[in-house]
Amino acid sequence: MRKKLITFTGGAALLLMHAWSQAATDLPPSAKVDMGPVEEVCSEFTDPEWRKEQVIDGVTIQESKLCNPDNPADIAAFVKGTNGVSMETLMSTQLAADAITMSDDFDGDGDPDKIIIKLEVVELNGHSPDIKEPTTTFDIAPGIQPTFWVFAPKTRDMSTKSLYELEANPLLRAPSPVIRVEQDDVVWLVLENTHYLPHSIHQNLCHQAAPTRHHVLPLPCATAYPYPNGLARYFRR
Ligand SMILES: [Ca+2]
Ligand SMILES: [Ca+2]
Repeated sequence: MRKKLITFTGGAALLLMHAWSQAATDLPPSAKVDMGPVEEVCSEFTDPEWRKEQVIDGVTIQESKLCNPDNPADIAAFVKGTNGVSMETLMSTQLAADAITMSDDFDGDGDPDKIIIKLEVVELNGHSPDIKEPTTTFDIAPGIQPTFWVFAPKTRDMSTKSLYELEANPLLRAPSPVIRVEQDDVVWLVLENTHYLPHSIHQNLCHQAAPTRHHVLPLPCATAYPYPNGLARYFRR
């Protein structure tokens, strides 16, 4: 009798499992759902024209499908110098007119070989005494905003993307892009301390302070050449 009972309960359990397995595969009928308008993947703050292949002042710039590619006008200015591009191109950047100056074709190949790059210091994720939130933000990871300083090309205009976006403009970032030059080019790096506090630049474990605002600091631990006005000095490499 007990054996029969076990057989009966086992059979009932199997029947139930069959019903459950039927229910699991018995999907509801498809329904049409209104998905709404398709959202743009990229922010509208970046001009979509920046992503296209183009030629600016003789510089061919490849297509980029990134949401925030480099400004093609910046690329042209970095290749030809801010003194080698048209005023229209320069005005499409946020670079100062003397940010990258190229001159002197020493080897006679048609390209300038003397390059003067002017840098300044910029605070990111810093706080003003009047405003609690950072004024020029830069995420080192999503939502992570420690305060730090960067060397940036000498710029003009706002440090943020716009009046309404406090994110740093793309020229202010870390790590910085690599400086690429040709062999035998003469490169001068000039730090212009446009800030009201002293700042320094380090190279090869050396240190030297830029004492006041508008002093121009040569990269240390190398021969410094006094500039005629006595305020500006350069480092030649
Ligand atoms: Ca040359
Ligand atoms: Ca060269």
